[in-house]
Amino acid sequence: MKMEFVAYLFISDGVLKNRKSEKLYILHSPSPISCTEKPIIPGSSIHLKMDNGIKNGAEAITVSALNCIDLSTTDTHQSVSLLKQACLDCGFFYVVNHGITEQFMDEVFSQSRKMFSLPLSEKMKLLRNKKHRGYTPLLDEHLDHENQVHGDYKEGYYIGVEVAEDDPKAEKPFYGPNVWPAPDILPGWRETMEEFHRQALEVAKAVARLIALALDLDVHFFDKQEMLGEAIATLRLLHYEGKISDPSNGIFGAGAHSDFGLITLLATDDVLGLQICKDKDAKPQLWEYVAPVKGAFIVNLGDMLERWSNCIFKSTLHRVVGNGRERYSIAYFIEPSHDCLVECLPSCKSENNPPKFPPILCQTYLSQRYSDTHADLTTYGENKN
Ligand SMILES: O=C(O)CCC(=O)C(=O)O
Ligand SMILES: [Fe+2]
Repeated sequence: MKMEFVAYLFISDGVLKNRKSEKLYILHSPSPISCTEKPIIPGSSIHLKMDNGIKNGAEAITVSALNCIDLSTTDTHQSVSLLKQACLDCGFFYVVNHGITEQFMDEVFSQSRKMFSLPLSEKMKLLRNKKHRGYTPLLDEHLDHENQVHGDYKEGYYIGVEVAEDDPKAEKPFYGPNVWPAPDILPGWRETMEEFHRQALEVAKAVARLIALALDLDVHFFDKQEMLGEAIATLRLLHYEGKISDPSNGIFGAGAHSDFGLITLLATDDVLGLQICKDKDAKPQLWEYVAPVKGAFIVNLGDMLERWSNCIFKSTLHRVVGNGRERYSIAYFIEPSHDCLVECLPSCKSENNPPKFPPILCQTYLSQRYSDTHADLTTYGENKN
């Protein structure tokens, strides 16, 4: 029997009307729900559709109601207030009307699919190097050592800031040339990814300005040279092969983690999978889905911002639970410059609330986090550099 389940989450003026999470009762199925093509715009709705039949009875899933920031609005006050509320509450929000066209986003997804469809032998020629550029095979990343029995059931591709080999900046651990597939194998691929990298950096800077205002800082605080003026900005294409996750047995598309840097912009296809846990200390932990929204970025705060803000703003635990459907997503991680000292912001400490973390150099922190979560390159039997 074919069955359709439709649920609406109403938003008005950029805020989901019901600030509490919505509980959706859906019927258990290996491919539960997908999102409509409709973009999220203030006053419209997110439309979740179930396209499988009754199999094993009903199961409840919770979809998180997240604030939605419209980057095209001139009402900065409203945007800052929505963003601040989201940063205090769960560290996740949507960003719409950000200036990257849906058509171009589709092109990036299409090029990503083409790359992941190459034979594994071709992809292994593009294997990640020491600068964290290139292809990461299935299970390469292992985000949650406590709860995962294997690494993540996803493959990925890292693209960073392009710096020529002979440029002195290439001495820095996260700067250097990218690994590019040959143009005869994937025509136009490099150009598409470079253009997306450039455009996404502008979106990230616009979001960082709102964050600065929400933290009572100068609007251009994060624009400074040592911050996003020379950002470590990494685009990561991701592909989940369609394996069904099994949380109780430690199998995940992506294990529970919080991101390392300032913020992450995430674009996903219409397959549900991303979950967030607003209170990591709760027992049992409650995991809520984040609905995919076409054309929007899901934005989350990273651990460096949590350190900077002395835990006033949260970096929230999230993971990906596969439901049997193949899934593609595109993450864009923003960190400040290599030499930026991440230390408690003046507006986030007081006599009664001293800094909770010692200052740390961005590159030191980031190098540690990458080595904690990725397979050693010697695993692949060659000495990549
Ligand atoms: O694929 C997703 O939806 C999330 C990916 C993610 O959290 C990450 O790469 O850090
Ligand atoms: Fe993440």
